[in-house]
Amino acid sequence: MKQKMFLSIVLSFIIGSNSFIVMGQKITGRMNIIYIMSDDHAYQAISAYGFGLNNTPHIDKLAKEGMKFNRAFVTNSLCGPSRAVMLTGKLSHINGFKDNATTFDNTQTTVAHLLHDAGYQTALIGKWHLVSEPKGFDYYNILPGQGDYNNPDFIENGVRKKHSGYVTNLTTDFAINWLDKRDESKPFFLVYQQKAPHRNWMPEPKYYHLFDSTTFPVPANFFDDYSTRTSAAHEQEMEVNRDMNPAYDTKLYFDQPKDAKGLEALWQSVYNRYTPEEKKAWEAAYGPGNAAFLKANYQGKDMAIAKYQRYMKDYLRCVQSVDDNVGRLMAYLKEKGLDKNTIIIYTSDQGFYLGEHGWFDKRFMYEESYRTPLIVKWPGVVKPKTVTNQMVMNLDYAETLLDMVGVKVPADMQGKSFVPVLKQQQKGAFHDAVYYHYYETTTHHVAKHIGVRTEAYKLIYFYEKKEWELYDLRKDKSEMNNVYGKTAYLQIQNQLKKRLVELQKQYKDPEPASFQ
Ligand code: SGN
Ligand code: CA
Repeated sequence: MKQKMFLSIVLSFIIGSNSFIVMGQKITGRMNIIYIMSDDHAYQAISAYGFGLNNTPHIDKLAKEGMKFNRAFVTNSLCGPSRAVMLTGKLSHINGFKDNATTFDNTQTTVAHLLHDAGYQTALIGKWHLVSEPKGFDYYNILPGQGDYNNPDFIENGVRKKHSGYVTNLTTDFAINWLDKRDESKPFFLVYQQKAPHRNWMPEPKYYHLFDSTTFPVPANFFDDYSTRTSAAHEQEMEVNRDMNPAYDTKLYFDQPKDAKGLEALWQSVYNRYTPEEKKAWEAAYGPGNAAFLKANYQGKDMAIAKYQRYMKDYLRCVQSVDDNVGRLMAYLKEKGLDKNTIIIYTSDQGFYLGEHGWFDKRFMYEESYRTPLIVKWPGVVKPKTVTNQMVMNLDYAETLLDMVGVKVPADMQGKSFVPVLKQQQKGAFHDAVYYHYYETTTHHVAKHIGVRTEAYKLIYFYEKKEWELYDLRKDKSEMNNVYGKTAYLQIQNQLKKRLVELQKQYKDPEPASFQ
């Protein structure tokens, strides 16, 4: 039996992409693809990445069956922009979606159109966030805007309807329903995008008490004073202590007064999606903890840590439902015999701060929000349990998906297929340097910046402020020590500036017009 399995695995490597033998089963035709993207899922919150915060057995299983990327980066760390880059294979200044206030130009060709034209049945389920109607998909059932956690509305092929239940489970129900009804004569491309664990981290009732007795370790740089950094880090509005709202984020209060404004009003609108019975269950679960929290009358650093604990619990409870649902979807594939001819990608639209630098949210080019989880299971091709440190970008995803199933990559896409990395055939660095450009200065107040990362260094330019930062990633993994302008680094600083300008030209990025 073992020998037969070995032989069939070997055979599957030889035969090529249109006919496979995977675990003794002959598979003809193109592989199916499920692209799973959760919203704001930090790699620190996937147990396969080894941070010890939580357990995500189903996502970990994908890593055991495929390749785990330790250096996958986004080119613009924000939801809509990241999605637009992934779909088009083009950077924000070319696809036009620079910030979340944009509407995606849906006349553009996307990976969905290209796979559809190549004979794929295509569907998009869950978070979308690109405002315009999704195109290139035979079917869609999406959340309006950010969507709601509880009893959410979905828009199914243009028709909006309210559903009962928890968003992460519903998204999976809709994905499975679509898979059940699909045309089995065609391969499929399913884009399955969870809203969770996006702010404001509302858990599923079965997890209200998960982590009740856990105290999460506070990151070493939680009380970062940004002393070596330029003004951008001082001006951000994403600190766990200062910028989390006691009702909306920390969930210390239930119903709000009628004249509530801002985040209290937003909390009320979120909470009003709960039925009276659901509110009762919420209050029974959160009430005692809230009373203890308020009674403790935390001050200063103690308050910061207490808010951090609450944040981590709710965030990771939401992740638990995401992982369960990955498991549900994988169980469905297995039951239908689709597990061997379906490529699975697991990623997030960006990384996220889980208290590092004292923050939540994303946006900065610092590692926690710049780097995103990426796991690829490609039965018969990617060797199980492989790990890569090659740098890849979300700009490369569309090209890679097309290449994996033998569809021609359009010349105007700006990334490149990392199939050689997946096949472990890449000689030398896949990218010697990766490029970044962030634009949205409104929510959370992060200044525009452009940057380049190499294996060992990261150079960031806050161009409207004309302020630079440089990090030596080998010595300073947490990016606490900005060495820009330090004599020992002048040579590397100049090399990186040169590389940044080259990349800006290569990607035809008009901004900033100068580096002075
Ligand atoms: C909302 C959130 C922000 C978050 C953005 C973008 N505020 O505005 O905290 O950064 O979405 O997130 S909230 O008060 O509405 O929760 S993104 O992932 O969609 O880009
Ligand atoms: Ca996001």
